[in-house]
Amino acid sequence: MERKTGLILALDVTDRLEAVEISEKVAGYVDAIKIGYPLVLSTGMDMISQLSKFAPIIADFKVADIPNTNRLICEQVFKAGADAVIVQGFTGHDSLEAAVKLAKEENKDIYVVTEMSHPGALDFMQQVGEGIAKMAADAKASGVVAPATRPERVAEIRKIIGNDLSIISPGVGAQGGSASDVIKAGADWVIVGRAIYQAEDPAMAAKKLVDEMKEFI
Ligand code: FNU
Repeated sequence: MERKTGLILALDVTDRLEAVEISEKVAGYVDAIKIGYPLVLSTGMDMISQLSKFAPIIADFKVADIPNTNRLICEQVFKAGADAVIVQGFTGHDSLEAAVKLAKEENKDIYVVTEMSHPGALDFMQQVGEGIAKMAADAKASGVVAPATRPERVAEIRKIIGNDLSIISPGVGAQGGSASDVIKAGADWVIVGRAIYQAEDPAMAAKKLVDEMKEFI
């Protein structure tokens, strides 16, 4: 994924027309569009190819299965036209390696969730976040997902993975994180959903975020 603006749209709407309209409006401000279960379950897998004309598509299916099933899932998602898939890291090295191997064969990207951005991530995930980050680096994934709600954790994860992997970071806006703070802490991209798609003017909201990050990118 090429970094021009540092912004990824999280398009968690459930209406096909709305999804297309918002994508059209913000396409000039985003480097990718992340879609997940809310949009795909409500509209269908063909939404991926429909939106891919606006920007590269990251499929946030948080894949978390045995190696063979991880591979089968990623195969279908890439076949549908996605450029990247988000997988969970807690399933361990073999599950991750199966996804990364397939992605490399198909010239696609895998992003690995380390520690999630919501408060409940402190219950279990944070304790293993650093180990997952190291495993993602060892497996040569394209990058990791790390929380914009905790920029200090993003800085910690950056130290572990070095500069070969990217950090994409959700939690800006509706979850309380700041785009410029997390970019300064070491993230390459922020992932923003509600603060853009629920705004009265989604293009203006996206532009504001891009302008805020510009000097740190
Ligand atoms: P917004 N997301 C997240 N935290 O929020 N994939 C994570 O740790 C993670 C994610 C997704 O709050 C979330 O599912 F791994 O409206 C949603 O699609 O800006 C988006 O990032 C954040 O949406």
